[in-house]
Amino acid sequence: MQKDTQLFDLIHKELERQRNGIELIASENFTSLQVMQAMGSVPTNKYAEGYPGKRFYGGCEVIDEIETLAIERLKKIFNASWANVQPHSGAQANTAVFLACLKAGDKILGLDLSMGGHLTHGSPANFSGKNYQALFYGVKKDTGTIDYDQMEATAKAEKPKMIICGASAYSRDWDYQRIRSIADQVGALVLADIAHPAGMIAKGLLNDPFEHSHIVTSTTHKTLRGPRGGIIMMRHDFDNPFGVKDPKGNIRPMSALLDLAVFPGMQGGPLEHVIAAKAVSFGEILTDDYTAYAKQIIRNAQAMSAAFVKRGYHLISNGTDNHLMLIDLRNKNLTGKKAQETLDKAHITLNKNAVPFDDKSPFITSGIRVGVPAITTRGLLEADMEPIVEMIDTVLSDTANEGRIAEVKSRVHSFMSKFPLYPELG
Ligand code: DSN
Repeated sequence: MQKDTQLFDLIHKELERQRNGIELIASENFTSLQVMQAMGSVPTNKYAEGYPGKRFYGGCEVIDEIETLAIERLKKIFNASWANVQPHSGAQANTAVFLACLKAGDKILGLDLSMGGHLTHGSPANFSGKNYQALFYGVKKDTGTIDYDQMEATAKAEKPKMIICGASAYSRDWDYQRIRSIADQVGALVLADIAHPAGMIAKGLLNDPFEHSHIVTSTTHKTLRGPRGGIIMMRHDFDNPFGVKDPKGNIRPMSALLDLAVFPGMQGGPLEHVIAAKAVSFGEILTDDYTAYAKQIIRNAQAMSAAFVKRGYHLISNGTDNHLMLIDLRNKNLTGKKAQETLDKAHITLNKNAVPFDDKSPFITSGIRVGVPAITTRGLLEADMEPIVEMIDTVLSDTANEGRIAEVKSRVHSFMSKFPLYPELG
């Protein structure tokens, strides 16, 4: 077969883009080569609807071993008693939880998207806001931290069936114990979506949501540094609260309902090549190298946030506990859109982001979100954060100065050439 040079040339172009630039999108990372090798491998050819030992197709004996390895490694990382590794994404993982735990029209309570929440936590533009009655809590205006009093008051007034914690743009840790106590007062389930901070939670560097949440979901490609995908976990399985019984009349455990919600509830054939790559990344997370990586993420984020503050940038909540920071650019007379587009020209990649109480539309925004997981994977240390912030500041201080932007771009390229990415790929 003729090689598809048109496509592979584009992939090589993307490799060069990733190599040359400074990647600060908080939800992105660089997987290891072996994660990518597993992803581009023969399990992609196999249909395997069902679960290990209970498939609807023949020839699944090796696939069963692959998926079981992924499940067992994941359970070990988080000290979980049950895990499902089949969701194609974090959104699919959340969809499956909703399908298993809620009826259409039930009330859910999540962090407002405009305050740092996620689309799947009740946004009116998403299935979660269309099929369920979504209520929201936010952050406090003075501190930028979660308003647990508001969460409690809304929960008591509205009696939601589920409280969702987790965010896409929140730089502080969560008080899972308080959330569970609020949920218990109103009979709600707690879903912790740890897609962003999962890597630090895995290493005990942030609060542990597992003891206080009924169900935990995550993506696998952010701080966990695996292939793109989703996962669902529980540390403690429990009798489903809906009275669903098996054919013998026994109440089914929640894990059974969640498995059924993923397949056949919401997905068909699992992506076993991606599950193979998840298994590889979970194996990596269990190593000391990854522990050092997770600690370095936090050190880098703190060094970077201090460098921004030193240059007069307004960080929401004044800093970070995790891998990201949210910056309000209004005191710099800039929109998030302008900042993102101008930094792109200098090959510094990040995303515009609404800040709490933003007066601009989600397409413009007043802020940017900055994250360090990807540059930490490339080997950058605390001392490298100040030069990056200096380059960002140079670009943002004069967004019309094309000459200066071009000069920063060439500095970015020479800076990143000291941190080779996938040298094996030529
Ligand atoms: N798109 C992801 C992020 O950037 O945080 C959330 O799904």
